[in-house]
Amino acid sequence: MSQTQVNSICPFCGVGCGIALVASDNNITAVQPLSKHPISQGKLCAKGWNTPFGINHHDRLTQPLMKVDGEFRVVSWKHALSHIAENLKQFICESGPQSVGLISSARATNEDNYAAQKFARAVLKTNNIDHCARICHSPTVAGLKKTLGSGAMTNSIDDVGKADVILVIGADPTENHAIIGGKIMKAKLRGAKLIVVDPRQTRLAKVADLHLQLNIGTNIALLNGLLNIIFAHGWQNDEFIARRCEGADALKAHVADYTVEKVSVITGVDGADLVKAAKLYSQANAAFLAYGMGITQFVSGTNNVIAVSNLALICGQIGREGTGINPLRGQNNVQGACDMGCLPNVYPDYQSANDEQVRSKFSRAWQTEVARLPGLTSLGMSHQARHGNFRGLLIFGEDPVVTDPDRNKVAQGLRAMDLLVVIELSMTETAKMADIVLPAASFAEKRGTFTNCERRVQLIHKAVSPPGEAKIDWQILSELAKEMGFPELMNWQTSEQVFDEMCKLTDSFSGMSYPRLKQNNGLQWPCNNEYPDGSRCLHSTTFPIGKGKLIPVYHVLTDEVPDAEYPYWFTTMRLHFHYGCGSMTRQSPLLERETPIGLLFIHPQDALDLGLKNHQGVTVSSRRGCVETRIEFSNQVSPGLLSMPYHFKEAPSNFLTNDAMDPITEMPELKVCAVNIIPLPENQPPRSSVLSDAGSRVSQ
Ligand SMILES: Nc1nc2c(c(=O)[nH]1)N[C@H]1C(S)=C(S)[C@@H](COP(=O)(O)OP(=O)(O)OC[C@H]3O[C@@H](n4cnc5c(=O)[nH]c(N)nc54)[C@H](O)[C@@H]3O)O[C@H]1N2
Ligand SMILES: Nc1nc2c(c(=O)[nH]1)N[C@H]1C(S)=C(S)[C@@H](COP(=O)(O)OP(=O)(O)OC[C@H]3O[C@@H](n4cnc5c(=O)[nH]c(N)nc54)[C@H](O)[C@@H]3O)O[C@H]1N2
Ligand code: SF4
Ligand SMILES: [Mo]
Repeated sequence: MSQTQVNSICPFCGVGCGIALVASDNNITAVQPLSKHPISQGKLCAKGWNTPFGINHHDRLTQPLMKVDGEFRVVSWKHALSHIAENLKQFICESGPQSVGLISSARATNEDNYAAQKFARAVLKTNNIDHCARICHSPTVAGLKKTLGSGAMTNSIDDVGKADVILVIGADPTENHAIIGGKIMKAKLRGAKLIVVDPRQTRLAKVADLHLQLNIGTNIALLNGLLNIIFAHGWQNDEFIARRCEGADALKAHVADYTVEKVSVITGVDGADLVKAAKLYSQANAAFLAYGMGITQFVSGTNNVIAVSNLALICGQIGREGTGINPLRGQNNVQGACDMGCLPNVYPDYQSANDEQVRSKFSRAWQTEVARLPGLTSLGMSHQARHGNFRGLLIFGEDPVVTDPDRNKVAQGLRAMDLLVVIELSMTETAKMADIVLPAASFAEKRGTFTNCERRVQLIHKAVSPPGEAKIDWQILSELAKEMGFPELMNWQTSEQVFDEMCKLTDSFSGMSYPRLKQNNGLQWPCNNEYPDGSRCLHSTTFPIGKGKLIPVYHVLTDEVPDAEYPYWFTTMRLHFHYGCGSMTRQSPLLERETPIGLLFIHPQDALDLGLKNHQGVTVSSRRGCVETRIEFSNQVSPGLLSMPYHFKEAPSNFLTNDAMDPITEMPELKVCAVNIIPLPENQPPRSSVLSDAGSRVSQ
């Protein structure tokens, strides 16, 4: 049996570790870490090692399926694509291009995502294109665009090792960006000071020099408080402020109101610890600031990001090695899906969709009219569907029924559509609700590029052929474009041709090509005439908007707070061993045995007060829905706070979560709502919420 080996990139998180895929007999038989990879240097986390299970399983979709009388039947590609095309054309003709849209995948390649936004804008003539960044780092893209002019991680992962202070706010990197988490641990052992700001006692928090265990949803109060302390002690970087920033006086006056005493009451953090943190961060030679979902997933998400940016700018902790504002982008290619323009308001490389010049540039290059009206976000499309104004949606590589907030509302929106097409690796909960399901090739079955969280564009290579009739996402869209009457528009033969087209239409990628990516182990954008070898560190002399903007922001309450009916704070988070909706990691018996299905973490004191035994079943309810699950005693949460991972379709925490939104980005408040818990009889197992194939909830 012949064995082959190709280099690729781990398909899970945004760290972008290097892997070799070993294949024989058209099966991935092993994964090997790459010792020369610039980031992972021979290391992988448990998910990376388990990659083959995620794609080699019996539940892979292999043929197009169409629902007839509530049951899926196998159909030919020709039949499926012409059915989709006919329907989309009819909706556009009857209800306009605003009635159709596309949700692309931060798990798929840049080439797939470039094709997706081109399909939306040039074929469907709509800007209704979005993806999971909406509910992930959209506040980062919007917030940092305002303050710096660019919404990406400013520095490189390696800079963790060059910092003398590391400040982690609302992120849990040992679980979620494990190789970065390891680098933080290593830096700490070397002597760097570590500050963690998190309402839960995460693994990093346990070893940190300072853990500011703030009350959930009080980031702005805390950050403004730190700024007040910094100004009061004269710890700000006056030289940097004078040279590089605008608005310092107004910010100083604004934060004067956030006294240590007041901030201590709002956040529950000891005043002396606030002063220690302010001193450590501001006085560091190089302070690396990383943040995650504990900043973005709030109705105040964009303002939270602005507060983070204010802190870094005032202290001059940006534009040098070992410093920076570093949003830990989540999915393996979420940076890329944003860069490729899979957002309603921007074309590739963040060229504004509202700008007539940008539209004519793309219209000329693509030789067709492009969308004119502003587009809807993913939750906007679902909202319009519930109101009868949205008819046809294509989703590839997302499982919103499990991962979007307020599951009942999401399902209502999807049911209200006339046509739902899901392009997937396996029959997810969302796919079960679709009219048509198309089988997609996984990362191991195609060539292309992923962009990791440090803006590094890296090549992946084909190790095996797609199972059955499965096809690459960009090829599916290209064939659908032909069916829709655009035979030449997306008529690429290779993924390299897609990449080259994209590079020609952007500045940040204009110096990239597949051969150059291969030679360099990937390149970090911007990579153009000015920076032919890419950019490790952004903003070293100036910001894209000139001076950095300091913008005063106010502490606000979260949309829901506990009351007599729903007396507990409820938050959702991730577990190291599972990923997103679980459709890939839960195929691994090794990962699956690590954690029981569905868990609600509760402080032992709360459990005692309720008379609950460890692992007893409970019903958790919020104003929007309820789920049954098991409790697990944990000191990670404080009394009054419950936390739950969102990976388990049997106990989907998103039945409970709140879709109240950040007004700037429509980011829902996934990190907090109010719930109640009622014990199930001691020996009664929780009921599962898995959908039947017809898409309705069944108890098992
Ligand atoms: N194992 C695993 N890894 C993953 C993923 C996965 O599903 N599984 N998903 C990937 C994706 S898509 C993403 S976006 C990243 C996300 O990675 P993270 O940003 O680390 O994600 P979370 O665990 O959701 O939340 C981070 C932290 O925010 C804290 N938090 C909650 N409320 C607040 C608050 O008010 N203030 C502060 N300061 N903190 C708060 C939580 O307690 C939690 O520790 O992970 C990526 N990596
Ligand atoms: N309660 C709660 N909910 C959350 C969050 C939270 O913190 N709390 N976090 C949110 C965040 S940050 C995110 S990013 C979202 C993630 O939400 P999703 O994007 O829905 O989650 P994933 O599990 O990554 O789903 C990706 C799907 O893509 C498929 N896939 C993988 N590769 C390919 C490919 O090449 N082509 C195609 N067509 N399909 C592919 C996989 O099979 C999988 O089913 O969840 C959000 N939901
Ligand atoms: S840290 Fe992320 S990219 Fe690296 S192996 Fe783990 S999941 Fe994959
Ligand atoms: Mo994410």
